Amino acid sequence: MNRSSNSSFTQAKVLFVPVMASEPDPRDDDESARHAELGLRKIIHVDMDAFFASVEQRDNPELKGRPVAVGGAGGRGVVAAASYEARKFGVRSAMPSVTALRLCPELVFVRPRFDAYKDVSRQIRRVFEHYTPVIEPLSLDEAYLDVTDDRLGIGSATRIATLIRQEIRAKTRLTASAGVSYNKFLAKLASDQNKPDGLCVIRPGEGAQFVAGLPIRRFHGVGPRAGAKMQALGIATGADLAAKDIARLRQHFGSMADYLFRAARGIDLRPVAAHRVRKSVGGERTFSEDIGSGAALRETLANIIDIVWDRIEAAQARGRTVTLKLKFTDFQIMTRATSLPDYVSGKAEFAALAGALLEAELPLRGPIRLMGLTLGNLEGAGDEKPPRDAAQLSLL
Ligand code: TTP
Ligand code: MG
Ligand code: MG
Repeated sequence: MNRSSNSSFTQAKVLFVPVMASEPDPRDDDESARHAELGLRKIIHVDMDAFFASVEQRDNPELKGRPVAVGGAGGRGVVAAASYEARKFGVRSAMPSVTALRLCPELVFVRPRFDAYKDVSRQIRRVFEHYTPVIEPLSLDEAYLDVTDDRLGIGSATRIATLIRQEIRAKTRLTASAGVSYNKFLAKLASDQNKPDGLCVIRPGEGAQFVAGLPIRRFHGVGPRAGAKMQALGIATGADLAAKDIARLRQHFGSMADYLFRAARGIDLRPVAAHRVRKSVGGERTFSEDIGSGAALRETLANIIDIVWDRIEAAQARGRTVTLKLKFTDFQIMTRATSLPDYVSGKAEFAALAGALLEAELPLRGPIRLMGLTLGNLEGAGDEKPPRDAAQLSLL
């Protein structure tokens, strides 16, 4: 992620300075009182620094201080994680390995060890549980925590974030960054602000200004597609987004519009969902050789149907939408979906729907390197509504 946006903050009136771990912040006491008064939540977002790469550097001293990429070095390889030494050369997650090597010829490639990452993930989860039961993991290396009513009665979210970072370091010998704020959107932005090994606090009243100067690609949920649309609409920063009226946003961004409208003002109504409802079940396969012929595509689909249906049964999921995803050799992704008024009745129907989606696209415009299939619109998903938060709603 690009953090050159820091410079725009230094020009703003409010400075978002790193908070030193050892330094008690005199504003902490006020913080609690003011939060309670406004009915605001206290949210922490914790994210490990250069996660996979840091675990590899920890476990292999030869890698310490060196530019490391976790991923496959081969022709098709992609960088999953880059150590901060590698990032100085411009190496980033999701970059093709050949590009990474061109930028940094000394780059050391390491194969991922998912078991080691899962172990650390469990360790940090236990640290979080020490402070609050309201934990929403986003991936192996990050989670939102609602510490409005923390278990130990500490009261200050900033203090809790500091303790969590210390405890993670002691237990895992790895560093984590944390963001503290009054909603998820701001807390996630904050955890990214002073990486690595950083802490950033965005206090009530500071959110809108923090967001105004942000490049839009740092907004959580704005992917490459929404990003391109924003660019076409002349939206480059949070301030540009805030200048658009809700009707126009709905016209271009559909169901995401309300989230964006609020986010541009530093408002986010989503609760920390400790038991997040699963939205889809699926799987995908990348091939060692590109596939183009109809026969090979059908065979591959049959294979994926088997794998995905097993997962659907294991999860006891019932859903109404089947989505087929194809990634072409030029990395263009195409998705095709079909929805039923009722739940897909069984494997035969699931296979028939998936097959029809593929047949409708044959012959493909070129060979593909990946095929994926998901069952979405699951039972139970979408029933979840954020609780009304009077203080935050009144800001709209
Ligand atoms: P991130 O938290 O996005 O990145 P990071 O921990 O490597 O670095 P940062 O200090 O900026 O947080 O992702 C966590 C891990 O997830 C990362 O170490 C590797 C994996 N990952 C991928 O496999 N592919 C990806 O495209 C990304 C972004 C991450
Ligand atoms: Mg991380
Ligand atoms: Mg992460």
